Amino acid sequence: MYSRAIVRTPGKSMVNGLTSAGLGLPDYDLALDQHAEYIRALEACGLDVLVLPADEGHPDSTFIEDVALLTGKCAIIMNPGVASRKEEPADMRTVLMDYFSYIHEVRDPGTAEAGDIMMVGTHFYIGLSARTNERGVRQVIGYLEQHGYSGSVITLKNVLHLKTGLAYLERNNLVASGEFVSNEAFQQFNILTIDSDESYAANCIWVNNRVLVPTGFPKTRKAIEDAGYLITEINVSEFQKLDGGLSCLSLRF
Ligand code: CIR
Repeated sequence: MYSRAIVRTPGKSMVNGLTSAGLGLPDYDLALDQHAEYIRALEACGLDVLVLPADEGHPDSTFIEDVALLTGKCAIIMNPGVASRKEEPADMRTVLMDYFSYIHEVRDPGTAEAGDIMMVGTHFYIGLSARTNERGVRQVIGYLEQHGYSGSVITLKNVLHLKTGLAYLERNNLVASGEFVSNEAFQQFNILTIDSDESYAANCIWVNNRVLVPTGFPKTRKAIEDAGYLITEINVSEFQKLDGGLSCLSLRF
C-alpha cells in the first residue's frame, strides 16, 4: 500500500515539452485542471500528496516519475537521458531527505529515467531505452541489490519508456500492450492485453487496490474491472499530447 505521493505542478513552459504524439499543443489551463483532478484522485485513494511548485526552466518537469525511483528501503535519483531534462532532478535530494535515509544517484555516463522501471514486489524490471542506457541500468541494479532487491533488463523496441506499455496491478496482474504482450520475461503474469487502438491506456496505475485509468478507453477499463478492481477514470488529454501518462505524473511510495 502507498501512503504518499509527490507531484510537480506543470509550468506554462509545458507547451515546449518533448513529444512525438502529433496531437497538438497542450492547453495550459486545462492541464492545470486535469493535474488538480489527478491530485484529488490520489488523495481519494488515501495518499498524502506533496505538490512541488512548477519548474518553468524544464518543460517536461511535471513528469516527475522519471527523476527518481522510490522503494520501501531507498530512493534512487535518476539521470535523465535527454539534454532538456538533465537538470530536472537537481532539487530531488532535498525533497527526498525528509522521507528516505538512503538516497543513491545515477551518474554519467549512466543515464536512467524511472518511467523505465517497473516494481513487482522486490524485483524491478528496467527498460533499456533511448533514455536509459546499459551503464544506467547497471548502476540502478547495483543500488537495488544493496538493499536486498533484484533487477533485470528489458530491451525496448518501439515505446518511449517501459511503463508506456506496461503496468503492474499487484496480485500477479500485468497490463501489457504491443511489444510486451508476448515478451518471455512476462509470461508468468496474468496478462491483461491492451488492444493497439487503446495502447495509451496501458499506462495506468494501481493505487491501494484501485486502478486509475485515463478517460476514454472503454475496453481497457472493462478488462481491468473484470479482473476485480475498482476504477477511477481521469482525463489527462493535455499530458498525452506530451507522451506522458498517469504514472509519469507522480512518485508514489
Ligand atoms: C518526455 O519525452 O520525456 C516527456 N515529454 C514525457 C515523459 C513521460 N514519462 C513517462 O513515460 N514516465
